[in-house]
Amino acid sequence: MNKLAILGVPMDLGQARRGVDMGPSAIRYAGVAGRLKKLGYTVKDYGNVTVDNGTAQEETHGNLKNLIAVTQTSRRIRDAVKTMLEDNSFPLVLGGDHSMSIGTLAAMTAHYNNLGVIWYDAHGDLNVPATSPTGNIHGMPLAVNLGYGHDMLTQIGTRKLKTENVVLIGVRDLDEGERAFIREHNMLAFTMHEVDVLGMAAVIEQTLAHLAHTDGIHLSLDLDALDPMYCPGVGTPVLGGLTYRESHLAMELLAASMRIVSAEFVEVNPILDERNKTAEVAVALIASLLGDTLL
Ligand code: 6HN
Ligand code: MN
Ligand code: MN
Ligand code: MN
Repeated sequence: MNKLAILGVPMDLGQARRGVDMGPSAIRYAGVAGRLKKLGYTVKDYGNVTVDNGTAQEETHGNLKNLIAVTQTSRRIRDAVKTMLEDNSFPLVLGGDHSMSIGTLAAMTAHYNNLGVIWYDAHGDLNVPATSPTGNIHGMPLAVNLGYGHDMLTQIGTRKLKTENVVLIGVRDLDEGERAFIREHNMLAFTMHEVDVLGMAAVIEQTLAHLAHTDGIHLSLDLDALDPMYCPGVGTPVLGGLTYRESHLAMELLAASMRIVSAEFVEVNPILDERNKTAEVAVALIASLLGDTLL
């Protein structure tokens, strides 16, 4: 695929810290389009999806925050990503809080019969309303795409992701309900412990082997998977994360596999960042994922 489609999701409705809605701008300012053009891609920027940040009148839906606005935005993301796929482009979706994956994956699972997903994140994002300690929807998108969660959210996509088609990498902060979910569904999760013991090269090799039966792999990369030393500009930082080099290695090995069909880079929060460092890491990783090499 030599056509690349960029979509920004300036959304901060899925969590409590303001500023993550500026993530797409920060990644654009860090030079993402130019970097990808240099690699030989035709890049089309579809601009930003409309997000009703702070304008929607929200009733309470149990503990869920901004449910209606997140639902509306997710539908728009889904439709925009569908358009990109119909144009034979690789969708690159920039965020924005991780609840945006509900929309991205709704489009991806509709397009591919048997999509695989790599969830590169300090968190599992596997909460449902009953297990969520915060009511923040950015802690729920993976569960929603697997078919678990509030009806308004699970109805955004038509085909559900299969638990055996998902691999988590970098996990180190799971809530009780998320641990139970992973165990119950026997999901493949490389926590930081496994990354330390096996090394990133083996982790990616085993990830690709586990997803060999899928017909395309989506990468959902939350910048908080990396240690806050490299990516301070995230809303839910967790110490003891992946390094810059480990993450580059992961991206380079995924590029070499030629199995990645779409990607999201999420949770960049410029207000919490230091001189746009986190957005610059995002751009460097995006370039590696899309084939940039050192020589
Ligand atoms: N993220 N597990 C916590 C929650 O509120 O459900 C944190 C979620 C973080 C989500 O980083 O995309
Ligand atoms: Mn996270
Ligand atoms: Mn937690
Ligand atoms: Mn996340």
